Amino acid sequence: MKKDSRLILALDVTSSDRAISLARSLNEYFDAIKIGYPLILSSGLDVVREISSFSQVIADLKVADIPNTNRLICEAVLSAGAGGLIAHAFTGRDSLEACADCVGEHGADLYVVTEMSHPGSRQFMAPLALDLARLAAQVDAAGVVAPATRPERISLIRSAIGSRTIISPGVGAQGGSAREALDAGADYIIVGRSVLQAEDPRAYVKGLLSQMR
Ligand code: OMP
Repeated sequence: MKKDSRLILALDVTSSDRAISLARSLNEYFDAIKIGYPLILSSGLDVVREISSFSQVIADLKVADIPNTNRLICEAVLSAGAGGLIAHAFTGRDSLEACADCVGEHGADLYVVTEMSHPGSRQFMAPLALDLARLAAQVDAAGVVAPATRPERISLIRSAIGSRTIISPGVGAQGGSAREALDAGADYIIVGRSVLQAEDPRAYVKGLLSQMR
């Protein structure tokens, strides 16, 4: 993934036309566009094909099944053009390895969820975050997802993964600060609603970029 703006757009909309128009108008400000269940379930994989033709796409399917099913899921979305994929690690090494192998065959990047950004992730994920991060490193993932809502956890997770990439959601709508997440060691900020719901999304992104500098 290029590293210019250090921003990733979470394209959490359900209309294919709106998604493509937002992606085209905002593409110049983002190093990648993250597409997940809301858009893929409502619009199909064609939207991944279309947006991959002009942007790096990260497929956020938080893949979390047995190895064979994981492989089938990864194959479908990577064949549609996604250059990155997000998977869960709590399913264990064999399941995560199935994702890593498929991602490797496609020359794509694997990002592994460690601790999530919402309050509920303190319940089960936070106590396991370092183990999940270590597993990401063991399967040679390109990077991990770590919470901008808890910058101190980004620093801790960094200690388990060395120089691997950290992509960090939770800025804006979830209350996190981009500047603090970057200072704690995040490489990229993932942002969705605060851009998508802004009256002028391009102006909002320009403001965010100046806070990040
Ligand atoms: P906003 O809260 O609207 O900025 O969107 C955040 C995006 O990041 C959404 O697409 C979430 O699904 C995603 N996300 C989190 O918010 N928290 C996490 O811990 C992990 C993710 C993710 O894997 O992208």
